[in-house]
Amino acid sequence: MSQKTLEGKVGLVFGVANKRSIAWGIAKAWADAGARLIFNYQGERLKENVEELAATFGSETPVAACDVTRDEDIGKFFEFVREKTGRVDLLLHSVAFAPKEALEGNFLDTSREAFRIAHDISAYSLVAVSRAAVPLMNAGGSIVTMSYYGAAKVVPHYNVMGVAKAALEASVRYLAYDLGPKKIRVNAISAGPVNTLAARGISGFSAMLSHYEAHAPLKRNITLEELGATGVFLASDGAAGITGQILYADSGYSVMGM
Ligand code: NAD
Ligand code: 0WE
Repeated sequence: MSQKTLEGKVGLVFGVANKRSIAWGIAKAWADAGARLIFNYQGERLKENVEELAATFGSETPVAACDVTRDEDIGKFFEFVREKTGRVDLLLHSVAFAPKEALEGNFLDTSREAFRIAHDISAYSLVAVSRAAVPLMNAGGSIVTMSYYGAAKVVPHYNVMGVAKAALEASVRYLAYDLGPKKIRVNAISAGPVNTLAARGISGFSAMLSHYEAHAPLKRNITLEELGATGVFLASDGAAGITGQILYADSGYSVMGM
């Protein structure tokens, strides 16, 4: 009898807003591979959405509130997880936010407050939720976060999010070093553009999708299913020797010089 890749694993999923969320694509793939999941939702506005989606894996699928800017929420969320399963093997962090005005004009005009918010939600939160998860990851584990090419190169208007993603990617490396002795691996998937809620708020986003189709080696955009498969790989023993890495799932776009 063949055993599914993630059979017996417990995964925490941060960042589902709706069915187009990258977190949802990876959650579905983790569940297909046999993992049991627990979901957060950011606030009351998203509660019903996430509850409905989670229930597609069975009405008992645990869901709890966690705004990652609030230490108290993080504490309560992990208390809930401890009661439900007492263990964690996988953690998906698929959370980012910068105030809209910071993604519009010049990076030069980024306010202190927009910089703070972008870094708190998009980078520091990985450190905070990882620290809370570690005491439950006693059999080792895999932490996966989501990044974007704007961390490494200038993408016009990505602005402070690019700087926050650079901090996120460096955090992946430092966390990988801290947690390696506990057999906990930490990696990022750097995804090409995907038409999600977070993307829809951005002017010129469909032009960006067309640009990738025209210029990426694979001449198309990445799908949620492909991101799911990449998430399963990083969570699985197939990636047992991989930590601290930024794995590009972007139709090859990032290898182009022109
Ligand atoms: P999304 O809007 O579906 O997901 C973003 C999530 O962040 C939402 O679920 C939202 O509730 C959550 N969030 C924001 N602030 C929060 C807070 N204070 N506390 C808790 N949760 C909070 O959009 P997405 O595109 O799926 O984004 C997921 C991740 O993927 C982000 O890190 C994003 O930067 C990254 N990413 C997106 C793309 C893309 O083109 N869509 C490309 C590469 C990387
Ligand atoms: O990480 C992202 C987007 C994250 C994001 C999106 C929003 C829109 C709504 C963070 N904060 C907000 N704040 C809001 O008010 N991506 C990788 C998608 C993205 O966003 C861009 C991109 C790409 C690609 C913004 C400008 C240029 C390119």
